[in-house]
Amino acid sequence: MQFTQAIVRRPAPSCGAGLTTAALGTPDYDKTLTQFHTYCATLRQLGVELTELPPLDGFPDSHFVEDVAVVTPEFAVITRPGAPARRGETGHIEPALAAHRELLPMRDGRLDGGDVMLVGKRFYIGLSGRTDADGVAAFESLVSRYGYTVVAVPVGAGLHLKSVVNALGDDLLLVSEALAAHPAFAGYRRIAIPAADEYAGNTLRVNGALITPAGYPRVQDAIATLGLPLHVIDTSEFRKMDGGLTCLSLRF
Ligand code: CIR
Repeated sequence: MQFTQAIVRRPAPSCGAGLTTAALGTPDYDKTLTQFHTYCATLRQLGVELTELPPLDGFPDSHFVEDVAVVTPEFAVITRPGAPARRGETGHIEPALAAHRELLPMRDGRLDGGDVMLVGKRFYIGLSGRTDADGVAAFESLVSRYGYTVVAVPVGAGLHLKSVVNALGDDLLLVSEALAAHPAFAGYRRIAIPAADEYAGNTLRVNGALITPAGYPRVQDAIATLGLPLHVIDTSEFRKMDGGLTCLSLRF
């Protein structure tokens, strides 16, 4: 899919107060902003026009915009984020998305956009600490009338499905060793990532290029064989809050 637009939100000074399971320390705010600006500049360089929303200090995780919506060419699902502390973020994304898409708000269950991977017309949805079966069912009831199918995949370890699996092409996945053998992915070519490099599974494909986190030379070498332009970005401050590359934007 060619992306022309993306929505991002500038991190708030409170970003270190967000949810995290990582024991990597508190993010430095200036460095967070620098990394955010580099991320935005890379998207722009790849031909994407950005809408940058203002920081929300009352929602320290709100720059992880991917979790509150799922955008397709036809509509945008507004999710019911699995973490109660993040549920109020949805009202702040709706006006920005309403300018571009029909909004389909979820009314039941729990679901984070980070658990939703779209390949063609099929959604793979992680069952995780943030997304439950009721959320998957509610999501499916909204999208099935547009011809999309839904496959649920238990995530096991990791925050979200897309923490450990991402589509680098319509028939190619970058996926953790733990999930590489899952039957749901049997029809794809797969580049499996060893557990030590799992964070780099959160590599983002944008308009024929790949954006990958710094610090994972083995994964870089593996994906360099694809011959696509490769952008390596430092995400150290986002990683401290369990965040990565996909979660920082809504692309469409
Ligand atoms: C959270 O725990 O919700 C945030 N600190 C991180 C969310 C990262 N989102 C994503 O990977 N899609």
